[in-house]
Amino acid sequence: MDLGVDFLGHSIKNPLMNASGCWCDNKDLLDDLLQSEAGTFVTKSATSEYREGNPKPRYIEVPLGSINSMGLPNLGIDFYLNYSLEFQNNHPDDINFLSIAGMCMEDNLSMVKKIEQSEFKGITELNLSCPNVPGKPQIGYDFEATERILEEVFSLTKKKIGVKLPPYFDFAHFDAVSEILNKFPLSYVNCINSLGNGLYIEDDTVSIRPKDGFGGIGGAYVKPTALANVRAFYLRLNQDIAIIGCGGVESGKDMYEHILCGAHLVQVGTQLMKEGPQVFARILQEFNELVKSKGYESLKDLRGALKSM
Ligand code: RRO
Repeated sequence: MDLGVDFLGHSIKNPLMNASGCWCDNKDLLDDLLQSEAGTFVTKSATSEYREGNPKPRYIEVPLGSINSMGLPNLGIDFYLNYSLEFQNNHPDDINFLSIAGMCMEDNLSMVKKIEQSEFKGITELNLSCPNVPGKPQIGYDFEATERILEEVFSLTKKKIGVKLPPYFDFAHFDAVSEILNKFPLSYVNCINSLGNGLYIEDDTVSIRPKDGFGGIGGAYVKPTALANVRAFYLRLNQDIAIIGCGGVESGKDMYEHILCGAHLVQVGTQLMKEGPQVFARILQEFNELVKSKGYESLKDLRGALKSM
């Protein structure tokens, strides 16, 4: 099957990519993604300046996934914007995603302005859901703050903007958030970030150092929640807002299920960290075999085609 996707007018060779924060913090890791079979890539969420992040250990793999409290370690917006501009010059037919997660409104707006004034032709992902910066609640759980930041951002830019959302667990929240998002010329939503503030215990002890062990959960634990969020937003958002599915993607079957629920693109996080960038070739091969065996002829036929009982 041809796995090419038309994403907001850009052609992408296949729908699989990394999740922000995974294998994308620095030049070497980003270069690895370029060499891999991923269709595109997103950079680590950037702040205005370099950040060291939280004390280590701050990421561990556990049998059903991962727990992290990285605390936004990153090289600063200038690095990721310059990397993206260079990528764009070398690959004029391709696009990438540039993730930003300001420490406050001004921080976000100054990064949006910087991107607006640059030659960046890709898509900016506004991360509204980092669970790990001590003292900073996740914006996506504060609906007024979410609307306020989108108003400000869209008053500053005509470039393409998507948002990374936290997981929601209630139909009233799916409805309320969709109503806000539908007011804006948003390019896409990305469902989901890690499940915030879980706790993983081993030998009576927390397993990561920051925040008394509380951290974002990823991997197999989160797949049903991720699929539910993809589906809930697919059914509620305006047709011109695309969906990126993220959460629990370990196999071609997981990728298939995200697309079945409505995802245009699918991201790999925990499994990329476990397996390295060769994960993309494996998942794409498994996905190809599965869609063939199910008789689908195009990705368009599969997207959103989840059946009711
Ligand atoms: O850096 C992190 O701690 C982090 C971020 Br910005 C995010 O969006 N999600 C996550 O699980 N960790």
